[in-house]
Amino acid sequence: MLPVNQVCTLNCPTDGDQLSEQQLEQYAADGVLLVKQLFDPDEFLPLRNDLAGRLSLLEQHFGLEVEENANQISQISDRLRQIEQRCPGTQSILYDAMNAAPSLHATGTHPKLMGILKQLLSPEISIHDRYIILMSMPDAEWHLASWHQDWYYNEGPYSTITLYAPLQKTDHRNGSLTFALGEHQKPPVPHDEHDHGIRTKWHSLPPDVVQGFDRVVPTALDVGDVLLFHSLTPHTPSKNQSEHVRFVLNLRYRDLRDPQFLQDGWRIKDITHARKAMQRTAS
Ligand SMILES: O=C(O)CCC(=O)C(=O)O
Repeated sequence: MLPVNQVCTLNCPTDGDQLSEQQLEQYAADGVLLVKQLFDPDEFLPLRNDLAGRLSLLEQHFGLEVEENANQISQISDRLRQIEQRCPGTQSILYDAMNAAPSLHATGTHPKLMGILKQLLSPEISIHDRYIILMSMPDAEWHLASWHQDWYYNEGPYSTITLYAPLQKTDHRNGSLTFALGEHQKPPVPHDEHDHGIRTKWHSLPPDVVQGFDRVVPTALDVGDVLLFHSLTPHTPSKNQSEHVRFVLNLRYRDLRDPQFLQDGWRIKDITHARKAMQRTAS
């Protein structure tokens, strides 16, 4: 594997939020941009408060002890693990409820972020309607996305950018992403059920395609760091082998100026195949 510094990096606090020609060219070549400290870690407080507040309501609803103001990520993780153990399925209720949390919508349109996205896409951007906080439970496999291209799951213009911003330090041990650089320049690869060493509901890239990647890069992120990547850039998380839930802000941005997207009336083609795979249960 290549070292993480092979990913095009913008140091937001020192370089500002303007991408240089060289960074734009590197993003075009690699399909991934790492923005160091785009967010001040304190800017995640509203997200943590929304998570903690919804958890309090669920604890109350299920007759558990209500933990008020326990909004540190480790506390939110402990609370989520406990409620999921006592009332299985609550993680998925919280996941869906976070889709409409005001803090996600505000963080996803942060001016610094929009400034960078406009440089990578165009001034006319639309945000995918799923506002996601990934909540990857320790040792979970069924919900783990093995090697894939986001385009298979979301369609739309190839240029669509995924944002990945962890709410805690994230590295290989708690499930950080690994990328295959430069592969986004090739056409999309068909996905299906494949064995990448875990039993998951996700359709993925064929193992022989993955073995053919020659620039594979792991990542390690601090709170406030953001990864932005192209919808055809193959990537995989590792299994979360820590004792904490891994929380990640996860959004997608589309370019309304993309000629094919405009031609399609800004509509998405059929992704029933992917939706069906995602609806499968573990049994
Ligand atoms: O971190 C994860 O568990 C999956 C994230 C991912 O694959 C994505 O953002 O497309």
